[in-house]
Amino acid sequence: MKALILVDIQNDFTPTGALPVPEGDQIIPVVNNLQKKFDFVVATQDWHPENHKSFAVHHQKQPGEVILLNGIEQVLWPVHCVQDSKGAEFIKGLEQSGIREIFQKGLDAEVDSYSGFFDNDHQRSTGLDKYLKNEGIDEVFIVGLALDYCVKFTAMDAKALGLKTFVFRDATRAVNINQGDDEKAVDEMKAAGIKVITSSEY
Ligand code: VGL
Ligand code: ZN
Repeated sequence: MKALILVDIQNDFTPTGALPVPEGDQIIPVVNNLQKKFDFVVATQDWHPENHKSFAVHHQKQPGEVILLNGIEQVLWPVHCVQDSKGAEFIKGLEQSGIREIFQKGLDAEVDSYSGFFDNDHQRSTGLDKYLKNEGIDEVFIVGLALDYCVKFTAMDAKALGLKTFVFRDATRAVNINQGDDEKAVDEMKAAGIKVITSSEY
């Protein structure tokens, strides 16, 4: 059975948001159209406490700098997707009536969570793996923001869990801190056996 996974389609990842993803809002019509073709849709939501250690401001550093956080490399970000804030809400215009379940991530202030499945040290699960297994899902199609972070890590974990994994490239956009991060992410995913496709092929 197939599932469509909507990754972090939240206000803070739009061009005017706190962690702007260029053209992040432009995926909305593509995602809404795809949702019509799936009867099983779930979503993830980046959901940080205010004191989250991925926020540059808590280290007197600039966004984009990299530190070691509890032994793991951590890119520092602007304050974003704070629990219950406007920025953490799904982008207005995203069709939400078909979403069966929302999996929140990044709740632990000490460790970031790019993947919708596990946090970055792979210690805590969001429950998405068991949920999909329980529902008999063996094929996942991933869309959302951002391609070079949460979409990529969600897809890599899905593949590692043994799910047949697809990413709709035109239903994602990248942060691209460094030029070419989008293509690098696509290459990494393909090398891992993930199929990167476009929505018109489906
Ligand atoms: C994301 C950076 C920090 C994402 C979330 O959703 O791709 N990126 N938090
Ligand atoms: Zn985040």
